[in-house]
Amino acid sequence: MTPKLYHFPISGPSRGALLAARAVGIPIQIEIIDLFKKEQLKESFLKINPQHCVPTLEDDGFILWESRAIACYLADKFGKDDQLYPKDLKQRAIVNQRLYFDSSLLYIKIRAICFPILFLGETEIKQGVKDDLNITLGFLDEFLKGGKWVAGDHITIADTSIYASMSSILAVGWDISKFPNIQRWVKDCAVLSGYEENQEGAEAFGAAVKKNLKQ
Ligand SMILES: N[C@@H](CCC(=O)N[C@@H](CS)C(=O)NCC(=O)O)C(=O)O
Repeated sequence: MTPKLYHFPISGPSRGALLAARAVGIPIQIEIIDLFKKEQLKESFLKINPQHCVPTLEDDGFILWESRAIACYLADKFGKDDQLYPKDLKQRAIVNQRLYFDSSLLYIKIRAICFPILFLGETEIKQGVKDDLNITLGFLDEFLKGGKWVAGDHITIADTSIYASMSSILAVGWDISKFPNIQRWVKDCAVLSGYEENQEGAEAFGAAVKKNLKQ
């Protein structure tokens, strides 16, 4: 049976899981859970994921959420080789390090900026959270000094995950001119499978944030 992804295109993590599925190249059925309509709180979805978040994967009765766990699972189960999620202990450890960097730092800093603007009535980005994200972007720029992709010389699920996060903040208009390696990598990411589909969701996210920002 085709795996199903419960998805909302505006959500960065959800797009991260979808980009991983596209990179793996498997057919995937998409069911939209509209967070703006609170569809994640419907009884039918709560039965699938009591934590009521997207993305959520359903594969032959197996349910999994957390975008990066989904990316690992899809790459391990369906990857045509081990490029996207290497089996080599050290290469895999580097990919994992980048994935944890995204989930515990990069995405969190982006969320700290955008969530209050989207949902808590804030209309400007405070200098503190701005600086905080730029410090984190400095680390990403450093990673990218060492290789073409975030975990070395080929695309891995660390790229798909981090690009999903980055495309959200870029759509808000974030200035990355101080980060030449990120700038170069962002351009290179145009080759990712599912790039356009991701851009569409990221643009919708950016527009929703910018609508609430004081001009
Ligand atoms: N760490 C999780 C974050 C998932 C998450 O927070 N999803 C949000 C959208 S960005 C969501 O579904 N929120 C609705 C809710 O929690 O009720 C991941 O990477 O999958």
